[in-house]
Amino acid sequence: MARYRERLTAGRLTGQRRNHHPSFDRTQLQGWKMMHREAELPHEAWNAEEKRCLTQGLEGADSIEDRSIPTFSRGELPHFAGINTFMKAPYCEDVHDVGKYDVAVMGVPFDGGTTYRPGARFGPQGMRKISALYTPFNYEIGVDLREQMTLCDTGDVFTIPANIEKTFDQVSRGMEHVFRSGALPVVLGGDHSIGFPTVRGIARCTDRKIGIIHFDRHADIQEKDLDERMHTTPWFHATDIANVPAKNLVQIGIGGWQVPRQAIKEARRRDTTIITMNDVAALGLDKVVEIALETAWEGVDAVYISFDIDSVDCGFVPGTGWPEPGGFLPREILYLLGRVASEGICGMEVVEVSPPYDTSEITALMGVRAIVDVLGSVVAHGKMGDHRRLLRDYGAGEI
Ligand SMILES: [Mn+2]
Repeated sequence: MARYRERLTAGRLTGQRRNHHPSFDRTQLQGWKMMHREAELPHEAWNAEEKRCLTQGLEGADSIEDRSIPTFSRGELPHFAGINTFMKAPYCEDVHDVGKYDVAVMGVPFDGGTTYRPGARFGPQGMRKISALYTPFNYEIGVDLREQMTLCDTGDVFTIPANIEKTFDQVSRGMEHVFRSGALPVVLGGDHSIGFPTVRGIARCTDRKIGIIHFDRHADIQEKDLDERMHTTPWFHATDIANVPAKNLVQIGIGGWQVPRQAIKEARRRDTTIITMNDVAALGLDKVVEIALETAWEGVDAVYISFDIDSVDCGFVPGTGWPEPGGFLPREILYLLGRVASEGICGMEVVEVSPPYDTSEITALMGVRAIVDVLGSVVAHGKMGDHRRLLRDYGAGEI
């Protein structure tokens, strides 16, 4: 230890330099590039937010030195305070106004489709709560969502706990309303049974075709489970919709001991593309992205992302309905989600977050992170608003 310290001191005194990376150019680091990209981002929306908070929340007490701090917390700060809409976005209480926003987050608190652990009815609340932790800025990708898009929270769809089919009708109607308004729907589930009515709602707004990229450990494509359309069945019914072809359904992360044989029979019959976890390991993430985008987008006009939180290894997401080991690492799934969203999306859902089984809100946090990473990618690639092309040349009348 003494000698080590001596060497260090000697080096410092003589100006000795380490030279392990002679060709290293720090300007090639994302860290350097994005540090400089930040300077190019606007501040207008933040300035307007600060002004609004002061006007609505009263100027702060005389002893407060930072005069942008109001008496009553309004908007983003502090992160532990306030009314928990998703990322403290404006609550769009009158849903007729939803079209004023680029993106609308809507909750679907329903777990009547679960066949093991319930609790996903608390998913929207759980994700909203922990979403308060985030700022709208992501340094790594150089995006400030507050400056580059508008976001609202519509609150939750009125689900019917004891009736799956009535709930499906409510979800499709809500989804159709949001999509037809021009806002991009982002759904906080809810168990995975809602994957059918969410897609059906969008499909009703257009005669153009829609592909689906589905992250899951489970195939979720059998016709019925326990005699009903449960959370194991959304893709059977979604791909029965005329403009949602099964050949454009890509299912990533499937595997393990919880995929029933009837689901695989159905996937085979419909010729969907399943990429197992072993395929992912063999192909590498970039190749998976390429295959997913090529397959989902072939001959369609838009792609929907369905993210089942249980596609992530259950060690990272204990709060879910059907935990299965061997899934994605968090940074793998975040990479995949960001990349598959880079060509734009017509909607997204995060399902199977079950806060009663969660620990330290880590599962809900993962769900939130998936959403902001997808939105960040859509914005970074200039694709925000592309989903509205599904509405073009199509009747945008009352539902
Ligand atoms: Mn699943």
